[in-house]
Amino acid sequence: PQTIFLKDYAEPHHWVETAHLTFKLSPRATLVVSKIAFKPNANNLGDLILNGEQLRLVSVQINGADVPYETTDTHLTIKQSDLPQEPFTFEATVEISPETNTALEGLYMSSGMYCTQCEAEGFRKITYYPDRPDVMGVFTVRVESDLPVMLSNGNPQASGDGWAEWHDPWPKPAYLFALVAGDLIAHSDHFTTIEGNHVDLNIYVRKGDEDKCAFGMGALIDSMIWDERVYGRAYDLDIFNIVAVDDFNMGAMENKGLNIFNSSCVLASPETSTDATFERVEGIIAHEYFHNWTGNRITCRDWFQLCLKEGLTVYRDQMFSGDMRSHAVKRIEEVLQLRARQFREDNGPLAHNVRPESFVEINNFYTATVYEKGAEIIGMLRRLIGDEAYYKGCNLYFDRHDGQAVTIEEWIKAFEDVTGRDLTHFKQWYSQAGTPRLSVTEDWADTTLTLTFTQTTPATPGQDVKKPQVLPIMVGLIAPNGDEVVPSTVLEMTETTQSFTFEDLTERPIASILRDFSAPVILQREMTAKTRAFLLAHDTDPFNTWEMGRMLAKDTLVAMIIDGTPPARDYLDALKSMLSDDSKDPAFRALCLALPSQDDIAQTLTDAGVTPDPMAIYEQREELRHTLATEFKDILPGLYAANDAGAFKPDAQGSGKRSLRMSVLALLTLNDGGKAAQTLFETSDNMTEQAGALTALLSAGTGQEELASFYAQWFHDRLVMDKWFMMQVASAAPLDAARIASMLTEHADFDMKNPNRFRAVFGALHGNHGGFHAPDGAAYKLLADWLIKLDPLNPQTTARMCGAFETWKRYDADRQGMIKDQLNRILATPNLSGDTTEMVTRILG
Ligand code: B3K
Ligand code: ZN
Repeated sequence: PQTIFLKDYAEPHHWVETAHLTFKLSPRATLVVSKIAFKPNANNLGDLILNGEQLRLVSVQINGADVPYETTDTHLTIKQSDLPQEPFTFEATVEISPETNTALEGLYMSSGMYCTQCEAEGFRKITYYPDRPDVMGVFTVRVESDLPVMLSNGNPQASGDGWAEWHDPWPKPAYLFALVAGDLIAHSDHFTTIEGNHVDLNIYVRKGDEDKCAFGMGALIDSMIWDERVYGRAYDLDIFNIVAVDDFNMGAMENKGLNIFNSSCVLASPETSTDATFERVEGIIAHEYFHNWTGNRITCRDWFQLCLKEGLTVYRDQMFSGDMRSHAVKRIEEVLQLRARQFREDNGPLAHNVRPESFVEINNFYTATVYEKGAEIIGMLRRLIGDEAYYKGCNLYFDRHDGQAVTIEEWIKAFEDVTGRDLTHFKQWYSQAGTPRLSVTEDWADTTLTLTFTQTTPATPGQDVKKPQVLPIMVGLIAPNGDEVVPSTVLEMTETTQSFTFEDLTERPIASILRDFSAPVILQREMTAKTRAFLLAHDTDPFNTWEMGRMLAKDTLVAMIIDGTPPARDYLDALKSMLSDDSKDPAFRALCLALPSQDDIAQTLTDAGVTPDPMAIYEQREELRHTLATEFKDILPGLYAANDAGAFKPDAQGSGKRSLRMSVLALLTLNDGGKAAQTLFETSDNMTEQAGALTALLSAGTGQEELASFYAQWFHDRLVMDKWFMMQVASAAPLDAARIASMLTEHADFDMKNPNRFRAVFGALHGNHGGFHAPDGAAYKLLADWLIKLDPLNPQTTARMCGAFETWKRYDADRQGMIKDQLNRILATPNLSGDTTEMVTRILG
């Protein structure tokens, strides 16, 4: 495999004008007939170079005549001297085998239906084509099969017995191509755009799933309205189709006019889906829909620019979800995710720029850094230039680049042009990896408070020297009586060390720093538990309120782990009064009650120079759970009763109450021997409570009967069964986790070819920190065994799951040695995929 560099970018030798494709579908011998109109690129004349992999070539012609050509495993080339100098038509017929395509990239089959996944470089497994995002063509597609539903991008053009034709008027890169054929049912609706165009909306599913589409459809319509209202962007075809597919490597894909979804990210019903699933469905539907403008109408020049569409689209879906639910709660959830996935990545061997400069396999760069840190950069930009300039800049970007494939430079330029600011320094966020550490000291003299900030970023692979970043630091000041004396203001830090003063204060205030998590940094601030408790009670910024509780919890756990210090009174009292405060949003209180994850504690210890002991982390965290259960004994039953949300509605209010109620139930179960949880399990009519009750029981070390009856009730439902697999591994005690995971792989319903099922077991094993790092190394070995088995079938999912090992250098020499052995064993596997080779090599460092 070859390393590709951003600096080597060159325009293609040929542009595509139109592409006509005919698919004669057959499970093992699908014929793809292509007729592509090419135009030589006057800026860069040369051979016609087409990508193509795993294709059986039947014929090639140029302008209807035979022509000499060369093929390799990856390309078809026709010499410039054999080509017309004017625009020409290239025709080819190839044969492919969707049924045996277990990599789930290109054209493949899932539960009897045909579907495609082309991003990033999957189109080359469908036919010979310049498979790069800067080549944008107008596609017309004819599908031939005996299946009742045949779909492709754009608008339906004509159809008859056994065939259907689709035409997409918008030029697009090949990665946005999609085709679906199957025996599917549509859940339909319609929408009239702000421009007055009628759009048919369909969610296509397998028979039996049609009653799980209504929520997704509502989310789609909400997204369409939101993008018109907030960004002034309307939809641009007569039809918008979504298809649910069971076997899918990731969440969903934004193909033009034909989004394809992992069924777990679009199907939802109260009986089978938790509130978390509803929220995820809403967010992903929005995300893929928003790509229509940020990604499809304006796309990426090359794959190094991936964050151009992904960071921006994540930012847009985050704002949408905040508008639909609660910005405060959403922001806390975003930061939890960012820290758990992106900070973890940024602090380990896989750290990379938001815009990487080289890659072997681009699929390995669909990362938390590109997506979530990419979104944080947009949020910082908006904070620095203000809302008005932000939307002005977006409009300029849309107007200027509609129909183009562009780079981060064009994106930033739009904001420079509307603000007149030089954003060169800010742009460094795209080219410097690593999470800045921001420390702060305070000085009080006369009536002036001075905050002095210092930023440093630790070295990351290939980047030893770091420069200061531009940091928007949102600060507010609170007087000792609890009044806010200086409301939120954004300090713009650009140097390594910088001071900011606040004058004319009558008494020394308490500073609330990094409100709303205004920059993706690790804030290092010496603070007493008393000050934290004060801000927990008085800060007007909900993020920082929560953050103070979280810091208290972390300090408590760290002290318990390091020298057995019992939980601090300040923490227990502050948390108790927060929980009992009915004026506070239940969803927010639930977030305050949730303890830091074991992985988070391990990272916190590492940052403090302590080698984390996973068993001690597990035990002390359990100990703290028991302490909370005892300390809050008198308020738990009342909270549990008061937060019964009644009839299930998947909205913010209901889900907030259920979320608090389930967190309370987990503690209550430690006090009442599981009585409340058993009752809820037996009587509840929704999955949030049923799964919440079962998890509470399993985490308390019981629940085997309920587990069996859950299986009996739901064995026929694939998505619920994923939860059944997942819950058992996730809530296993450390010394049981690997054994339970291994036992589940023997279960008749375990199917390694289905990524959702594979992740249900092995994602949960990795997520069970104590279990994954059990002292005997059994989980390391089990995961490695299965990654080795999965790699030949599905390299993409295998490579992604190698990330479980990315934190190996945190741990003691024994564990490091055991993990290293497993990584080396994976690497030594004959014919290991390029995807997995790249990941394991980078992790080993
Ligand atoms: N753009 C796709 C991700 C494709 C991943 C390819 N390995 C989904 C999304 O981000 O919307
Ligand atoms: Zn995306």
